[in-house]
Amino acid sequence: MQAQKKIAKSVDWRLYLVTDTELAGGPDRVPRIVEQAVLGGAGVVQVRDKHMTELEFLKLTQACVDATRRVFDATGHQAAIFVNDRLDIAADLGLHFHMGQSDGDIKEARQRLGRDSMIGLSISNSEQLRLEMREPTADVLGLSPIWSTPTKTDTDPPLELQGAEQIVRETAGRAKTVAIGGINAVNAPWVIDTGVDGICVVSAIMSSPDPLASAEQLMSYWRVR
Ligand code: TZP
Ligand code: MG
Repeated sequence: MQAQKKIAKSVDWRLYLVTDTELAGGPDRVPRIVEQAVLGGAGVVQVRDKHMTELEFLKLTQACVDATRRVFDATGHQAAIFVNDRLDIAADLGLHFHMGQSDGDIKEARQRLGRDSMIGLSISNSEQLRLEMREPTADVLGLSPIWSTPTKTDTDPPLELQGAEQIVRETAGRAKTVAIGGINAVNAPWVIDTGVDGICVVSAIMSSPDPLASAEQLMSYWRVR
């Protein structure tokens, strides 16, 4: 079972930021980058950190929620927030949850979260998609990776553009699709042309000297379409 359909429909998936504490230059810098990215048009933020303790991660997530709330208060632009890997924190804060293929049972995650929180699932090939589509539970699929990237090196083989197109076709609208891995201001238009609902970036925004401008540039590729 997926979350209530109206939730995924209400989200602007076109630009999805995944945070990286190291690339940001430390935890204190993450919320400001999140704020700038959302001001620049990002509609989704995933808080991701593989090294922090639960308490540190909880504080980081709260600070990111506060950052997106500031943007909402100032502009009315709302961003959906996903928590990477840490189901307890997503459940406790009432946030959305993103999991990889080896992060446990998606049906258990759904039981825990109910239908008010979305679940994102990483998909690296057609076989993983086929298994998920037997009883669709994820609301959004992270097509991963599109290309190999220094930001995450323990990935499956890259889908590249053709593979992404194929997964989008096979998903046939049963879940939202977002692409991740090696996407930047040069290649983003090609990824958008595969038919995905959104592009996810880490370094293109987290390492940018001007995260707001980088987000605006990535968003601009959708507007001309
Ligand atoms: N999952 C698959 S690739 C990736 C993640 C988290 C990292 C993408 O980083 P970048 O810097 O956008 O290539
Ligand atoms: Mg994971």
